[in-house]
Amino acid sequence: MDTHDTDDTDDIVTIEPAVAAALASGSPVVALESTIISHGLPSDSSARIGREIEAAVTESGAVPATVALLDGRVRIGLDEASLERIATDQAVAKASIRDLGVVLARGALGATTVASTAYLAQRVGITVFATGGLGGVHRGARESWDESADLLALASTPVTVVCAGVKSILDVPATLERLETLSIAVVGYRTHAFPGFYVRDSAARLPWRLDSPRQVAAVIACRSRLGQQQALIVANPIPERSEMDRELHDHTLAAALDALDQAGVEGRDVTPFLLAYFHEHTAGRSLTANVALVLNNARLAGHIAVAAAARPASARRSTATR
Ligand code: PSU
Ligand code: MN
Repeated sequence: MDTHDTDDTDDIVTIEPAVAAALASGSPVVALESTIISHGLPSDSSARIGREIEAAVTESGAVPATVALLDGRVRIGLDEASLERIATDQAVAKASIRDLGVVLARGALGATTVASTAYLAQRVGITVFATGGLGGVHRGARESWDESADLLALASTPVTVVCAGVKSILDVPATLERLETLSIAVVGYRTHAFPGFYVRDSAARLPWRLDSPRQVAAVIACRSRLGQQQALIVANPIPERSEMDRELHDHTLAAALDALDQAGVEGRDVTPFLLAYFHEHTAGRSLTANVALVLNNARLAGHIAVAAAARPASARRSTATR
């Protein structure tokens, strides 16, 4: 079944003209999630940061497509006013895959997570996606069963996701085990250390390391020729100069997990709660780090999309059969 739909007049999906044009001509496009803008960053700066993330993609030669739900439609690529609404409206819903139908039917504002962004992006033929951190297995998941829908979504969505690993608010080793079980490929970008979001090294090791956008594009091409349906995660560590101080990080993490317990927060509110706690209790240092790593991921995703689009069909074939 062909699930790609690049028709910008589609009933429920509106593709911004620049994105539609790029898709039609095979030019590089990078999808961006919007939950990071609505729920992951303070609302006084998130619209500006959202535009900076888009600019980082543009600077690397690709077309950015921020995904969100507005007025009953899926929007692939947002104009200024729409991005502003997602960033500042207090009523915007965090919409994972299962929430899409309800949010659309109500005509409500919805911000897409990694899971729903990946799902919607591949539906319109976008294969590269940038975010900050993936959702994963939460600490205490043995009792709470709290595992992000991001993991299962990526198990059946053939996109390449550039992220800075997963946050230390999660159970990192358990998340890596689940990624392995689900056959989701994970490669380190210029590192064998799985990045820990605010810090470059989570202490977990990765079996594979790739060192250039071209190498990533070659892997994408082989996977595509095999028809593999799982995601490829490119784990890109935060730039060294932007890393959070390890002591501040560890101390804030312990306090945030305590506060979570005290507040009795559950379900989809857990991740936004922990992110906000970090931002409020580190004098802005976690925010600086968060912005730096997202921009870094957007740039790399742009370069990967450019390298993937530049591969001639013959090169794809020879790599796959070598
Ligand atoms: N991790 C971050 N920042 C974020 C998120 C995760 O560092 O903004 C968001 C992403 O949209 C991700 C979602 O897909 O949270 C995961 O939420 P949950 O754990 O409820 O599945
Ligand atoms: Mn959850």
